[in-house]
Amino acid sequence: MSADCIFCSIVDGDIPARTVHETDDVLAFLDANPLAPGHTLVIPKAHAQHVGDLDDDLASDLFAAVTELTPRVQAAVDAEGANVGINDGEAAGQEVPHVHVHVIPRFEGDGGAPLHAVGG
Ligand code: D5M
Repeated sequence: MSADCIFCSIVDGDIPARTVHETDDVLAFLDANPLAPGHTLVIPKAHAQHVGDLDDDLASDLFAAVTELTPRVQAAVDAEGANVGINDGEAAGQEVPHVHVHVIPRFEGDGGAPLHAVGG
């Protein structure tokens, strides 16, 4: 838990969120500013700012939740694909300093950019 961390406040139940998945160590909830219907954030409950701060067990638990959730999120909104990614550090666009994996459903012809378009 980190003071002033909005995602820690969600973990603690002090800020409401639309939870879609929860384990002892991981929480997933709908993004408040979705880039697509079903846009989901998957976070470790323990505060860590950068992916490099995660220990192996927590990184494994986080990715296990992402692999389980991604097809479920896609199915829930009838998406054909998803962008799955992390903005790590301010230079990469990280606004909330608590590791979170974006699962963003994608639809054929939705006009969004692929991840490899970053910087391109
Ligand atoms: O993405 C941070 C993401 O966090 C951004 O897509 C909005 C989302 N966000 C911010 N506050 C909330 C709350 N309270 N609930 C749900 N989602 C939230 P980043 O990768 O850091 O740019």
